[in-house]
Amino acid sequence: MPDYQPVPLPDWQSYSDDEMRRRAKDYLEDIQRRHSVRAFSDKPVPRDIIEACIRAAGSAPSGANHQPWHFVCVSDAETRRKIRIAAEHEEAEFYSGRAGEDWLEDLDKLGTDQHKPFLETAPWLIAIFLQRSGVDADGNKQKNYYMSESVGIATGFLLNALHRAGLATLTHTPNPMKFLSEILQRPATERPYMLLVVGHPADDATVPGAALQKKSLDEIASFV
Ligand code: IYR
Repeated sequence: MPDYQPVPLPDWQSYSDDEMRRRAKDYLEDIQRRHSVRAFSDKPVPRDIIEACIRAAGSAPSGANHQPWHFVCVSDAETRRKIRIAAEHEEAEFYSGRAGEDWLEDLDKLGTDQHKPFLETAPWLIAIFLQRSGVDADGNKQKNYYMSESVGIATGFLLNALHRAGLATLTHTPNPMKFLSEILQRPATERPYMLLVVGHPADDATVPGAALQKKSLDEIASFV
């Protein structure tokens, strides 16, 4: 393995069982306060906070460490307006039939509809793109691996970083999302993966009550 150049774990921190217990519980309590928010304030969020969160996302593991993602952070009002118009166009189709009855019935409890004013109200939209292929250091086309797993993990890191920073988020997936590639001028090698809405919640923001219930530990895990 001529390319393998190992170094000792550079920055590992160890904790006692009690410290780990406390850290695990603190994290659990904090992340349980994350909720998808659909009503945002227009209060600005400084760009450097978004940058730190994107760097956290960029630290995610990925297939062969190819990091097959690109994050377009949009604060420009005109671009957010274009995205809103295009997204609402797709959502109108979705809610007026494309979704099908079962899907719409499943969404009843969320209180969503085709109107997405938050795409213009929130100070930041983060469009996440999955790179089907990349470019290596010599400019040659590079194969990527486990792209959706990798971008999913990075997106999870990003949501977590934003929440920890004190920001509200919405994972938004208008379908199809091709308009994002066009508006944001991304290459055909990239597939729009998800649109995150980021900012402070509106003072009168609400969340669905009973529909927020998460499955219990017994339901989601088994120990062998
Ligand atoms: N993209 C639509 C519909 C929607 C779909 C699912 I699955 C959700 O969990 C929530 C909404 C919208 O954003 O309204």
